[in-house]
Amino acid sequence: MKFNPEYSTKESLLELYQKPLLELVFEAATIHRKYHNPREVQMSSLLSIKTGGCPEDCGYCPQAARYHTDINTHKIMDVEEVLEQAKNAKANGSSRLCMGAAWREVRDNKDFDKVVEMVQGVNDMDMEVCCTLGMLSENQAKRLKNAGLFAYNHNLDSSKEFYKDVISTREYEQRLDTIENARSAGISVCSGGIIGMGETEEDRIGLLMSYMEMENPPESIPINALVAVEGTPLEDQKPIEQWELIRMVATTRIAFPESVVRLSAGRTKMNMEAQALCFMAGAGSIFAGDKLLTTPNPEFNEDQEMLSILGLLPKASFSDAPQPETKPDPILIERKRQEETREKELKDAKETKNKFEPRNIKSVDSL
Ligand code: SAM
Ligand code: DTB
Ligand code: SF4
Repeated sequence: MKFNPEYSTKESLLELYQKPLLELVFEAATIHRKYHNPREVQMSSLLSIKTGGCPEDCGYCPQAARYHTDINTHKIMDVEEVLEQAKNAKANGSSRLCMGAAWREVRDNKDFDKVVEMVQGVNDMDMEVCCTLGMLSENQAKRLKNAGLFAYNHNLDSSKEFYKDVISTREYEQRLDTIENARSAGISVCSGGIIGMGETEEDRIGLLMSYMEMENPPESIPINALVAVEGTPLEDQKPIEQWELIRMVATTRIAFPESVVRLSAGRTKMNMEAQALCFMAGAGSIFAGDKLLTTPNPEFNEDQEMLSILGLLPKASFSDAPQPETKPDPILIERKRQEETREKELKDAKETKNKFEPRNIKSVDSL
């Protein structure tokens, strides 16, 4: 059951969202137990492979170049460094790595070639690889799929109506197109939203309705609470009540029984009891490690203790779908071939030059 036919209208979903809290959690927990192993939680690691300098104006985002935020911007990371970090994440129990880049859209350049290499390398470590790189064309999606990409994250963030109050540099439709491009390339879709941006409860339901209207709703739905970052237009947003996040997780769980609901940004503001209710209500994943992309996340040890107290176990990779195959990438192969040819030409030129260059000026003079 990809979506729950009992709650396929805006009215029924809103009524569900507004149910007495414990009734809602109980209903969600019941569905969760039917479709998932309630003892398991997937630990995912986030890695910002390119930070800041983004041309977009997303009102929540510290990485938009136009806002004066205190983040450490950097250009795209080296492939080796990313693979090293992936290895550490795996050693610490993460079965999924999500690589994020502060791009409006993917461009067909050397930076994208690097991402393709990163995807190949991480997939070869038997971790689920997810990327969130902004807008993606059909061909770029195919290339990522070919490299072994498991999932593509592209959030709709809120309802279509509220979206334009937060972002003016792109349209909701463009987000839907990218999701469709990932989907038709055979990549698993990860798409969710942020609550606490000043939206109404109807907007939260509107986000879920956007997924209801899809032929195939996302396999993975991250629910973020806004991290209000100084310097962004949403810096003064009042933090949401923990109950609201629990309601959103539970409603999403019930609406999309098969999807993995991810308790994402905003956990530093939650106590363990509230997080426990989210797990009860069907959250099946958290981000591990003390940093999200640019903002803080609970400490690794703190999370380990929480999981141990709650009796939750880390979920293995590829429990829900088979591992994609890493196939050779013709563009990378051609680039490597060209680089090798260039290197050889340089070496040959050097040798030829050395061979014919007069070594001893004196002896030349004396001729
Ligand atoms: N540039 C790409 C894009 O927008 O799709 C990928 C990176 S972007 C940072 C990924 C997601 O992070 C956004 O869609 C948004 O849902 C989430 N995000 C960004 N800033 C956030 C914040 N301050 N609080 C909560 N979530 C945030
Ligand atoms: C998602 O929905 N949340 C993650 C992941 N997908 C890429 C990102 C959260 C970012 C929070 C703000 C930051 O750390 O910059
Ligand atoms: Fe750029 Fe993504 Fe941040 Fe928007 S959310 S400003 S697209 S990095």
